[in-house]
Amino acid sequence: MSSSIPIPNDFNKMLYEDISVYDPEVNELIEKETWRQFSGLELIASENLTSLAVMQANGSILTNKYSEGLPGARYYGGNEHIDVLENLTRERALKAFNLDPKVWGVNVQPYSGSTANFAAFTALIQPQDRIMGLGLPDGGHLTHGYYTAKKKITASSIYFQSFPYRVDPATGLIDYEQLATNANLFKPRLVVCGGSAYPRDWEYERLRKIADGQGAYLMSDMAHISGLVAAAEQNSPFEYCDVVTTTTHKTLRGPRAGLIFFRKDKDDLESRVNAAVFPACQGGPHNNTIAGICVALKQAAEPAFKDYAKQVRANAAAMANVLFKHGYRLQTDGTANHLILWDLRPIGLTGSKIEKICDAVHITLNKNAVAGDTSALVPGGVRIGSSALTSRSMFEKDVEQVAEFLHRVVQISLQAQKEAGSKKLKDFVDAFEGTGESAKLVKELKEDVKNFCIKFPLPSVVDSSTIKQFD
Ligand code: DSN
Repeated sequence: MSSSIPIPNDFNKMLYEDISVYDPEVNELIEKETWRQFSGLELIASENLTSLAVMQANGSILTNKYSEGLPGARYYGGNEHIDVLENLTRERALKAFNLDPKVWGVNVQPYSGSTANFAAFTALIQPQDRIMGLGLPDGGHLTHGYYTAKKKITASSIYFQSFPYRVDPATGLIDYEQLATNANLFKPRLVVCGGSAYPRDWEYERLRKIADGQGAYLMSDMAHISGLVAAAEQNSPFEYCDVVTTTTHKTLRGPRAGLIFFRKDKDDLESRVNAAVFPACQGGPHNNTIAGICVALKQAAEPAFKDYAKQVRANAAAMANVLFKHGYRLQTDGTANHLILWDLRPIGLTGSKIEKICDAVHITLNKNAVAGDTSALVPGGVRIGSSALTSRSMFEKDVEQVAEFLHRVVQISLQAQKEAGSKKLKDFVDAFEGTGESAKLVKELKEDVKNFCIKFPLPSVVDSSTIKQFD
């Protein structure tokens, strides 16, 4: 076409309007969030900062297309390009994890990690079958069977019988012996490995033996560490597991979605997993997201991504060393991956208090249970991750400064606790939001953190001078 078609001035005019013009309210929220990400330290271990190319794919016109089914066998027409895209994504997924396409297949349609896990359970076992996953307070994930004395919390405990395994409260390491003993009694059909707050690698061979002892399937949810697995910076679950699930937005640094890998040479898992995703658990795939995954997997197969993953681990270790130097206790005495579990109980603080002060000074992390916690409501630690900092091009010397900021957070928290005169969270917040010494220290630290952060580029924003400042 030689010239542009005029934009209609009728009920379809809105289809062409820029968000900044059409919806300044939402646009401002996006700008504010961009500033928050640019001017703050992102330490949430499950988050990362994805690339411009992933965002372009994710925000593309592919969002318009329905494609229920699989490449070559769709319930809708017009999928000639989507079929190529989904096949390319499947190829790249296998390549990124160095998998033989004769032995492994992958479904790239799950909307997220939680739906991937539920679809995997649906494929592997029957309703009310027994599963064993790492307990949530021990670093496991909600979707691995979590329930409390009062309530079945997630679908994984509502539709399946679940019994957790645990970490040893003294070491913080998974108690594989107790797991084997309990598996002998509970007789699970499925053993799930992988977690949300476990700073060490997994012993897949041992888990395979435990699963085999019961004739159970072994599934790994490698969501937190999949980028590290792709870069061979963690043990590979593929050697021993039947099914491997992951999210695509954590260490893998793609868009928010999930993947399910399955062994093709066992129990017809290929058709069981594919049918469990669609039509059992989901409808039409989100093709724009699949395009984002495809781009992220191309990136994950690059040598540069291996360097990134190595640096993620080195940065986590560097932060751990500074915290040790200040005399703090870390669960499992350190880290072998991208995350640190910081036990605050010896210094008389809680995860909630540190999280509150961090929020006030542009540092984002989350409170987390640590081994031996007796109350799930007052977690004794916080979880710290290095994936996003590393995506902001921080190296050891930079993250050592980040750990020094965290040390200042502790000092301010102790001061605020003293000023509060009670252990209550509300009094604590009132203290550092007031006019005393802790409030002054919060303001100083907030400024220091901001001035530190804005020296580092924010992934996807090519020209950081275009970022609008809000405070
Ligand atoms: N809830 C996420 C995490 O923070 O680990 C995982 O889904």
